[in-house]
Amino acid sequence: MKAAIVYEQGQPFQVEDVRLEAPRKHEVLVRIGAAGVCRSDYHVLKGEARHPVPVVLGHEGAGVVEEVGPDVTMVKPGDHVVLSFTPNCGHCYYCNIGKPNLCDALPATAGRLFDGTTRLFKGDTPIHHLAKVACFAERVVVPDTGCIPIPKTVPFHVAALVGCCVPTGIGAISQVAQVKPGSTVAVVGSGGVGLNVIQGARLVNASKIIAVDILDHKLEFAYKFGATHTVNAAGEDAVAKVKEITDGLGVDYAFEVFGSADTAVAAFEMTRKAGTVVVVGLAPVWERAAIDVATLTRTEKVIRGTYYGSVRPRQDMPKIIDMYLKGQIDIDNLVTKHYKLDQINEAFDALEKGETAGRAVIDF
Ligand code: COD
Ligand code: ZN
Repeated sequence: MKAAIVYEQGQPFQVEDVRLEAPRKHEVLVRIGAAGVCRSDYHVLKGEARHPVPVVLGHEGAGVVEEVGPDVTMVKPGDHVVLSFTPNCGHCYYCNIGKPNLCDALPATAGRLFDGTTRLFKGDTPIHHLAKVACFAERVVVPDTGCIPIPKTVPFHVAALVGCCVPTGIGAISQVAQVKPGSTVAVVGSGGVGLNVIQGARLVNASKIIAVDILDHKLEFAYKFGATHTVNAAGEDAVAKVKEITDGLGVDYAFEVFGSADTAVAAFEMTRKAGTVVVVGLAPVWERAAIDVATLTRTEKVIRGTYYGSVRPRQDMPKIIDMYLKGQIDIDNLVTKHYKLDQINEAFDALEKGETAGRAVIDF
């Protein structure tokens, strides 16, 4: 089968034939229908997040179950599934306290499946699986806890986005910040994930939803998902502008959804006293944010991180699919560009240049 391999961070993808071994105990083989092009893959591609190579990236995907390994009871061949990039072990401390997205077995087996080995090979060389998903490939073998069954009526390009950007954004609003109706919200970074923070804020009836970005066409697009105000951080002082829009106060909640120390500091500074800052983005591993600690004390602001919108994929993804089917959230219009697997370098060039408003997907 074909897969897009990264042999060296900083180098482009190579689309090549690879060998995929059969699923083992508690593993599932899924034929991919669509995969989203997310900035987190870009971080790994460019070396901003460290990862062993060679690796097949892709962590936002959906497809059809083709084969199940021994002891799989959660899904069967023919089921349509969304893939979770935090399939959990079910036994560790974090699984037991209801935080499957923080499962300790994930970092312990990074780039491999739970038994510490890979199912992907080029000749005899093992190839790593990003986030136990590796869906920039025609087929994947994933842990059964990473397969969430969905109705067959949901198109794959929509289902794929339920694998990352939609729950990450909606979860940041509803699980993490628990934004109250009438609140003011700023979203720093209005890309695939940020737009879902914006539509999550609309869903809970936030009063002012301020989209911040450095590209006008992304800001224009953000209005379609519920932004009430926009600020171009390249052309104006974003913190001052957000304060002006909120009558000098600052917002009740600010979300950092780009992934850098500077945008995290900006989110902190545009938040009102006793407000909440939620950091969604993963900054390059070498960055440190210069937060004014005395101000943190004096202003009683809360800074929270969240990984995957703090969702519990098996409980929350079916609810998100349900919200989509009821028309409460818009996923169709998030997908603005379609590529084939052999155009994957083009897709990531477009992400780098900021050409795509919304989300690009790779169709299989
Ligand atoms: N100020 C404001 N906006 C900016 C700035 C800036 N200084 N610089 C760039 N932006 C804008 C870009 O123009 C773009 O519109 C937006 O920020 C980013 O959007 P995308 O579409 O490029 O990126 P996303 O939405 O796909 O991903 C953003 C994340 C921050 C979510 C991602 O990079 C990340 O770090 N994810 C980690 C969170 C997670 O749980 N990941 C798991 C994956 S394994
Ligand atoms: Zn992602």
